[in-house]
Amino acid sequence: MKFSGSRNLTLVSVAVAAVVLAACGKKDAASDAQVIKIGHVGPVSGAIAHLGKDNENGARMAIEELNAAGLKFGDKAVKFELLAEDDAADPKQGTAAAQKLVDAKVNGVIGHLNSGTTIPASQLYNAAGIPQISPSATNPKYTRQGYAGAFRVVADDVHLGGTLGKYAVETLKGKNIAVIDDRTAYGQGVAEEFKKGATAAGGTIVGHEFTTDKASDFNAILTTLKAKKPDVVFFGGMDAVAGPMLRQMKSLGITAKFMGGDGICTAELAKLAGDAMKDEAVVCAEAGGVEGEQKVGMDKFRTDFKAKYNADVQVYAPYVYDAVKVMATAMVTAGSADPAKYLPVLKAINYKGVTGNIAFDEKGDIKNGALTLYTYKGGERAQIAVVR
Ligand code: ABU
Repeated sequence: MKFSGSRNLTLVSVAVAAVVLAACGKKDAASDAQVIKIGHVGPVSGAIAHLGKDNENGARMAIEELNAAGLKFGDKAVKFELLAEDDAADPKQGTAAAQKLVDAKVNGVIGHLNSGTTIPASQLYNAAGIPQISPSATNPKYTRQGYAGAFRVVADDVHLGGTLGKYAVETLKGKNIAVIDDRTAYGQGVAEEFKKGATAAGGTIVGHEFTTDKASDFNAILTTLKAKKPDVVFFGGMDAVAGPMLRQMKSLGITAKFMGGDGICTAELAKLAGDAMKDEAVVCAEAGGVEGEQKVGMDKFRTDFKAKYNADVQVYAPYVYDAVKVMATAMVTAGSADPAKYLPVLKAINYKGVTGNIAFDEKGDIKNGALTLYTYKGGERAQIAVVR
């Protein structure tokens, strides 16, 4: 198609202006504010969609508050925009979602939820120079790849699995311990760390069986483990699998205590397990936690979240909320959403959030990360203790 005369020139001018604008950062048409794009990825479809939605709502809540605060870079107004993607907890969909965010030139990413999606996606963000904060992926490999822009606001599986292994032996008095994992990056990793912790504390691993994150029939592996008379069964995986597993343990007459990491430590687990979950029969750990006066902020967050979304926090929403706020604080302090400018500030950040103090070590992991041990009573999560 050809244009002639001044119309052609006008079109060229508009096109040039659009390119210049894209290079400087998008402007919000209504307010003339600079738009900062924050990507978020989690599984909002599939078996753990309830957890993906929990995370995404944590991000939305933070973005709304940031925009309501009328933040500025110097005297220039900024507006935060959430680009939310679904990875269905699938590594391939995770990298496709990551590529979409890279192509959209996001200024930073919060996510993904799962270690199995976070680790491959981090390669794309690193190559594109986009900082990433995971609010929930606990496999240690994520922050051990040497990526300058990879951060995590929760404890990792070494801490989580090791602490639970020790607890199984020293507090639950487990002697014969059975392990099951779902073969995901998270499930496999946390189960191996649990075994190390339990063995070091004097427990015996009597069996280790495997399933998947999509399985629903565990009769064969549970029957194999039942013959080994375990007093504790540890599951490395997520609540969507743990719930039906608890039901089948009950059907088979397995009375061992059931343990797992943060992937099972959700509000939803009690519903998924139904009447198979007896009081104090399950012990799990969230990969973070607050004590003392910091509990006030966390409690307020949970109340506000429930009022806004008519849903209880599952587990990670406050960590996502804090991760968005931490990234935004680094940008505002740097006066720029350009990663080259705000990354040094993010690395050195000391932020007081609803999940506690957030500062990062040289790998990008949270410094002095906490764990919260929980059990379930009357179908509700009940805190046992915060440990470091
Ligand atoms: N940390 C538990 C669930 C997410 C993950 O690491 O895969």
